Parts: sequence; structure tokens; C-alpha cells
Amino acid sequence: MSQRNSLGFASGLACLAVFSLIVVAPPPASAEDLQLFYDNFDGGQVIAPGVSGGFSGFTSLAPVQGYGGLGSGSNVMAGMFLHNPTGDNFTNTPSVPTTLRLTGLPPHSGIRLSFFLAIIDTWDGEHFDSPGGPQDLFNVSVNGVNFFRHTFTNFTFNDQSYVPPPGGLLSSLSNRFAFMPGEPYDDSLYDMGQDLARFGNIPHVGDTLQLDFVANGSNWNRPANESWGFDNVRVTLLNVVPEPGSITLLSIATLAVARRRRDNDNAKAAHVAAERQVQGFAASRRRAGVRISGFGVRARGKSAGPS
Ligand SMILES: [Ca+2]
Ligand SMILES: [Ca+2]
Ligand SMILES: [Ca+2]
Repeated sequence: MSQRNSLGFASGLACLAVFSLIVVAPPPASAEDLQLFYDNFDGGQVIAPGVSGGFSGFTSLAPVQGYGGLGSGSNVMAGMFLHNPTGDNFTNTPSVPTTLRLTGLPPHSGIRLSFFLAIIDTWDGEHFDSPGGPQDLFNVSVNGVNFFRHTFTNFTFNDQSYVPPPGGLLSSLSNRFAFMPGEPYDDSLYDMGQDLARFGNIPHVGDTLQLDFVANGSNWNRPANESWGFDNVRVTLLNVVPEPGSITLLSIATLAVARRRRDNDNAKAAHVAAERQVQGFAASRRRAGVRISGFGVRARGKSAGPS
């Protein structure tokens, strides 16, 4: 390609790019949900491509014991789960949060959180026998801001602030897990993924997500006999939209390729037409004996057509 043609093609491509940005830029791609993170604590951890991070803080695992098989479909308690028996306000021992921190998130409008929550042993709920009394609380914070804060109990189910939706309570008033051998206290299990009102669309934007899970309260009483755990933790990003810049550049590249193909096709068609025209003129010259010229070949006294 000559320099002049190259410049012409470049300027044409530039015009095409502007045209694409102003007129031909496609509408935004439809937003979709994206699984950001999943962990069943049995080697099944999955993190979305381009995203990094994981659990920190208190991360000890334990066998699910009698919780095994609770759930529905393929989403059931199995194998190991994260078990957090830290903190004791009777001895001024602070609880240690279990933290999930993920970075490199694509643009989105919120998150959906799903996990099995095991409430283990003698949680005392809202009041512990008297209104305004000491409590046992489970908390979830999103990027440092407390998002979920509710009391739970394994004694009298109605004496807790958390009210699960239909299908949210999988087990209660049953001893499913013994932290100490022979321990007789009842436990409960919740499928927090069923609680779409609270966990179905948690406001969150930005490329970093930090979730902190911790139990505490003025009656929080571990190591004596209260602890918690979770399994099958899943974080879904909501309304993930591809970045407009990548869409526009893709559009420009696609249109540029189409433009080059069209130019090549036009050039081929013109070349064929020219050959046919020259052949026609040559035949006409041979028939009529006239001098012809055309397409860069000036025929003076000899044939311009193919020999
Ligand atoms: Ca598991
Ligand atoms: Ca128990
Ligand atoms: Ca307690």
C-alpha cells in the first residue's frame, strides 16, 4: 500500500472510530450476575477469574457431624465446615472474626450472600430470662459496616430477634454438633441463602469486598458452651456490566475489519470491471480499428488489451 493510500486509510479509520463512538456504539450489554466466590471447605473453593483473596482471621475447620446432609438438592452440609468457638465475655476474651476479603471485583451494583449458619450449643437469645438482659449476637459486616446483627437461641426459639423466612430454618432443638465429647446441648442450622430480603441484594460497589463474621454480646459465653460455624459460603455479584470502553473498542475493531473487507471487495470488483472493459475495448478496437486509452494504459498504435 502506498504512503498516500496508507494515510487515506488511517484517516478513514479515524473517522470510522469517531462515527462508531457517536452513532454506531452498541447499547450497553445486558447486566448479568456473576459467582464471585464459593467455598465448601472440602477443597471446592472457586474464585472468579481476575479476583483474588480468601478467608483470614479465625479459619479452623471441623467435621460437620450431625449437620451432614441438611440442606436441599446439591446444596447440603457435608465434610468439613468452618467452626469458630472464640470469645468469652465472662473472661473478657474477645471474639475473633472470620473474614472474607476479595479484591479485583468488576463493576457491579450489589452482592448476594448465601451460607449455612450453624448456631451451636447454649445461645441465650434476646434477653436471657429477663427483658433487657444479656444477649448472644451473630454479626455480619460489609466493608467495616455492620449489616446483620441478630440474637439467636437454642432454648426458646421465640426468644431471638432473627426471624427466618420459610425454608430458612433447617434444624432446631436438636443436638447436631458436640464441641466437647458427650456435650448434650441442642444446636440449630439456618440456610441464610433463603433470606433474600436480607442477603439477596446487599448494597456494595467498588473493587474490594470485605465480609466479617463474628459472634458476641454481653452473654457470649465461649469456651464454656457457645460457638458458631458456616459451610457452603457463596458470594454472587449482581448486575455485572462489561466496561463500555471494551465494548466500543471491540466495535471499532470489528467495523474496521469490515471496512477493510469491503474496500478489498470493491477493489477486486473494480479490477474485474476494468479488465472486462479493456477486453471489450480491445475487441471493439480489433473490430473497428480505432485507437483506445484507459486505466493507465495509453494505447498508441498497438493493442491495449491482453495479448
Ligand atoms: Ca463442607
Ligand atoms: Ca451441641
Ligand atoms: Ca450466652
